[in-house]
Amino acid sequence: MKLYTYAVAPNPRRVGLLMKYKGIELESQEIDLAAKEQFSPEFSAINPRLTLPALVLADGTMLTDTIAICVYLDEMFPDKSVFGKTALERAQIMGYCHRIFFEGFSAVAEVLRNKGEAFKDSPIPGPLKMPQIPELVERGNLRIRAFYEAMDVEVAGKQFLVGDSLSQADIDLYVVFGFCGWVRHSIPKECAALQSWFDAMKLAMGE
Ligand SMILES: N[C@@H](CCC(=O)N[C@@H](CS)C(=O)NCC(=O)O)C(=O)O
Repeated sequence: MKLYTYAVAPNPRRVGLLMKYKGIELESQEIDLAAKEQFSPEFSAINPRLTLPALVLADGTMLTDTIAICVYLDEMFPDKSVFGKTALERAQIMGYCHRIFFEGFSAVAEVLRNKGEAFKDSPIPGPLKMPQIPELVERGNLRIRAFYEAMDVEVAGKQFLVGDSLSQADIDLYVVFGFCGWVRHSIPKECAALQSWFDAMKLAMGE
């Protein structure tokens, strides 16, 4: 099994923190997104979607979606499962992961990728070339603010988003808040529950 990653980027970080929490070590290779190495002929031949993370299994099967990689690794290394103990917990964790990706990660990406030179002609990760839409920056900022408020309600009175142990939902939420910092957002001071949850997660993640 081999993992292609770029440790500082948010989706690879979702996998990286899962591996750290569970003590998983894999052969891995960094593809430098800042240097646009994902567009190299070598990496395009490995993952034509040109995104990270990507996990290649021993038989050559390729997984190129973070959630799929996390589910797979969690099952292959079952100690300290991060996908719940019951059918209901699993469903709730998957629901949160989906929601955090859609409402959180995509809102930040909307802000980050629709302005400036770094993502010119490339507002969506992958091979598709298209123009940036500057109006999406303002909408993205509103979405981020709404996301903080919604998640403040979700974590209120809880140590973990689901059940009594840390799950992939907690990891994803923790990573997305770091990603928010890339576009100069931080947890609003009114979101006290979220701030306490975040501080505890930071300790749990050893950061
Ligand atoms: N479908 C992928 C998307 C992953 C993704 O967007 N990864 C970003 C890094 S966080 C990427 O590869 N970006 C490449 C680019 O910006 O060209 C997943 O869910 O894992």
